[in-house]
Amino acid sequence: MKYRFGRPFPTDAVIKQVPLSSGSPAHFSLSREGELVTLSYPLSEGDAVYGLGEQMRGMNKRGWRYESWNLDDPIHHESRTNLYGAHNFFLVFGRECFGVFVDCAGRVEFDVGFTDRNVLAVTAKDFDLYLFEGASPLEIVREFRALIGRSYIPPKWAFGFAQSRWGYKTEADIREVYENYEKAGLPLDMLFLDIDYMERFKDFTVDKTRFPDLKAFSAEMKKKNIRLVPIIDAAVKVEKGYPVYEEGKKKGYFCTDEKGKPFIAGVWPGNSVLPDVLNPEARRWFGRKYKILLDKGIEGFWNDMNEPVLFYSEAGLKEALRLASETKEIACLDDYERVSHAFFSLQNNDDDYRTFYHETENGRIVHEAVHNLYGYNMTRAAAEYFAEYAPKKRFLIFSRSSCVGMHRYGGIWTGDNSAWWSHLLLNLQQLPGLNMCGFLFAGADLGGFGGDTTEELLLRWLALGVFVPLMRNHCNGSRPQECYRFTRTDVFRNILGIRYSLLPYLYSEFVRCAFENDMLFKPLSFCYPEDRRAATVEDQLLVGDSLMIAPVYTQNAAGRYVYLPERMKLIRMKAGDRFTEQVLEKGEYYIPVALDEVVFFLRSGKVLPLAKPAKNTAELDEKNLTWVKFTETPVQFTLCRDGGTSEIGKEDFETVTVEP
Ligand code: MIG
Repeated sequence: MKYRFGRPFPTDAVIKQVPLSSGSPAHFSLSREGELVTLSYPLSEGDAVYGLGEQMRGMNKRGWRYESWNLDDPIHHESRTNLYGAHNFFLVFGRECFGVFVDCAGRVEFDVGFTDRNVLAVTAKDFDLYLFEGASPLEIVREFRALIGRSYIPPKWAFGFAQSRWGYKTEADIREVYENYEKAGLPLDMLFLDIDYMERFKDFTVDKTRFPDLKAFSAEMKKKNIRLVPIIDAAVKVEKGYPVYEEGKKKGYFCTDEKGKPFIAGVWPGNSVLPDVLNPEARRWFGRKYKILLDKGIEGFWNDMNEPVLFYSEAGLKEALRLASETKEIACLDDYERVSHAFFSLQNNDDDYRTFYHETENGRIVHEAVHNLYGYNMTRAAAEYFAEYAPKKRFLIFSRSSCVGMHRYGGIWTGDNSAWWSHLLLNLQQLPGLNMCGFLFAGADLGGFGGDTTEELLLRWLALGVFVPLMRNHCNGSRPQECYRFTRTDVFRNILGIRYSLLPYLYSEFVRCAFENDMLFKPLSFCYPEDRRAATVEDQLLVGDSLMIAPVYTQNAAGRYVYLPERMKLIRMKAGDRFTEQVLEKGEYYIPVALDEVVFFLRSGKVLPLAKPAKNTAELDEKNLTWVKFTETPVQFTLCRDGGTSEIGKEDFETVTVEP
């Protein structure tokens, strides 16, 4: 059922025509304040609320408030209400079971039992509301996912291990990381280039002194089965003679201010302009710029700063400078605060988002009303161009900012987390919500982006990361955190190896989930709906159809408590082809987990294919698989055995019958 409130801007999140229903939506009561509509639902004692994508604070969202307003703020502490994405789908599971999608380009507020523990309230203006009824949470998710279209499937090599750091500046830096990985016998598929590869942070340029011949270098690395993955930022430097700026300006492809002049804001390159990716012509133009790097043999990108970030607006900065220069003397704290506030409030200021405009198919529109579509359409620009550049080929693309709809074009990473134990758990808890909203290819910065990691934290984090589609170690902290930097290189080698052993399973299940609108990561309650104990488990996940994981996420732990909602087989792995098995009945257990092992569980009646550990995805032997089994009757498992770089067809699936 679909209901309309106000005049929603088309987001292209939904791919099917749904007729508008008359009357008011079931489940909710309605109230209005000006243009704002609030839909309220009375929560019963046992109701859980799942969804909202990458939002923080648990899988069950009840008990906090959330906002869809894409924002770059690198401190992800518990009081945050919004991160980088607008993932406006949730479901209520309890007395009733129904799903809600708020299709809205602007700000949406979700008060999930915050103001009143027993009231869920959604507030927005100009939106379409979709309601989904179904017998189970998964059925509702599938209905929603069918409505928004198939999730992005990256090339298979993007399921390999990636090393990144904001700090690699030159070809020599990258080469050194590669060589250290090689020397230590650590598996690797990708090395990431952060903003320093560019010439003064100019998109689609390469600093010649740092990377004299990127084309030759990327070819050389590809021969070693390593892909280089450069970053692209949203903002374009204002600079005379810089073709991206000059062309875009001439053609009117940048967002404009009230007077129709390019809107200028400060980002990494200094004064910059924003490509108007909501204008289809400008979007095509921006997308075609990726060709510059594609022609150098690049096959993967990450899109950053596309909330979009404004360190300051030109107008805001002028005002702050004026205020500072007018203040001849700081006589008291008030004077100081007035001046410092003028500067500290410059970044991502709400007022600035009201002062620039997009030229869309639906006319000129103020940014604020379509804010959450920016990162989505920047990524869409790239993906639409890739399809033109090489129609049959799959490219890697993932974005920091996103919105439902973008899940068809690319993946995401969850931005600037910290090297905190709580963020390891957060990483786990974000995954089901993301899958519900269509984002299957996702991951967090393993080890933590900000702050200093430790060997123990990174090892524990990798033990979760081996199950997560995007497995990237990325950081900015002062302490380098490449896997060869620590004492127990052998342990890192084994754990990364386990990832490659699991790859046939992970990849096959990922592709199946994309085609069947399934979730790769499910909370326990989605599979054991009658089990009240399972409903409260916030630190375990089902991964695909066969596995349950329960990672360790506390410091100095020797293991952890795990709840088994059914009889399962515990698998303890020290390396990809060395494991022990132990059958455990349903119930609660303290499971010892050493730092040098990955422990997980195989469900009743299921099987798991394992490959031998490999150096990289190209060298992975997917023919000779070992089957781990927990079954007394033959079980079928469907492997996806495509080449990993082109379209996947029916012929790529092979259903194997595994004997007990
Ligand atoms: O404001 O490009 O989230 O992954 O390393 C920082 C530098 C800009 C933020 C990204 C992070 C990246 C960093 N970027």
